Amino acid sequence: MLVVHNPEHARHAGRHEMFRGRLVDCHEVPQRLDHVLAELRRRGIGPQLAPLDMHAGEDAAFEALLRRVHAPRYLDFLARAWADWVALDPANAELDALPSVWPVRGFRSDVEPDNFAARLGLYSFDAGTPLTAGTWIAARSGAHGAVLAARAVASGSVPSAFALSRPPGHHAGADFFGGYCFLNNAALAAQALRDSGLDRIAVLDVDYHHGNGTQSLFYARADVLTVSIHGDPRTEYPFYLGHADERGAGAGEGCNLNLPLPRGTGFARWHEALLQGIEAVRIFGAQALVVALGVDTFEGDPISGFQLRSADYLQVGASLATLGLPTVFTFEGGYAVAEVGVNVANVLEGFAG
Ligand code: Q9C
Ligand code: ZN
Repeated sequence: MLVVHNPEHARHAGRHEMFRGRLVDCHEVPQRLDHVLAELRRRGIGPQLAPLDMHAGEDAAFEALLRRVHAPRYLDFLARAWADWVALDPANAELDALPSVWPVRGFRSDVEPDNFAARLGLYSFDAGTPLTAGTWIAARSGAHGAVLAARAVASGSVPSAFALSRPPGHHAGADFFGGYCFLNNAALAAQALRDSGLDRIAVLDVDYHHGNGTQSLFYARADVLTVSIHGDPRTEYPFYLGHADERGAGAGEGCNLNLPLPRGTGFARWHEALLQGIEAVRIFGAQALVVALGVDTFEGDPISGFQLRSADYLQVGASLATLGLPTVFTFEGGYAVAEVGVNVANVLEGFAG
């Protein structure tokens, strides 16, 4: 299992997220990735490479891919956002930028405001995703790693790869951040697999939260199946998407499958949903698989509500392996910091058999 880790990840380090009227400590912290990498090293899962080990210098194809999956004006905003924020007031360098105003139904999103707070809101959907000094460099480097992992798998040089990066990606859409995500690593990996000549790709999202960004990016496409198993959006974040009746649109009709489960769901029921998702990938005839791997389904997760145990993740990996597909894993959620390494490593070890 090739591991492409992101050496820039710790440059994205949020101080606070808005929760119930207070700024609280961020759940999505650098130590998450450090624990995963340490556990993979301990078990000898590798080789472990950084994006620069795989591709030195300019990667024009990656730049172009980024601008096809994400809106150019959103990327330009992200690239400049920290400088714009600090230009407002030098004291902002010690603060995170968090949005507080959004264009809801009936407001315009075609005119990009000059006001920074207004642009921050235009390109986001929650106040829990701080933009920090190193957010852009970290997200961009991680996205590059996901694309390099996908290319390595597509070329057949490795059967599977894990793009180990943060910030995570599956909540990010074409032109918005939220849910701790800025660039959609899973979607970029899927598109990179398509660009490498594979005709049908499946993205299977096992994070506790619905993969709203990935769903929205591929919703009208017949070439990428999106499947997500998650907490029911009636009660669980991201709330406004992820229901079972969302099945795709136009040419993509039937190419999206949502499997929402109630808060409190344990492994037996969750694994039935996984088998259902796997069957959908098989029927679709996918030639490669992207697994959006969040382990916030863990019973000890501080912000989630499923009841998976650490040993269950071995079975998750083994079940995914029954597809026998070239596979790229991306790292999504999982906030029980002390256990996140073991849980992720168990999936990869179960997958490798
Ligand atoms: N205070 C991912 O797992 N809000 N994102 C939770 C808890 C956001 C999760 C509120 C959860 C986002 C990648
Ligand atoms: Zn999650």
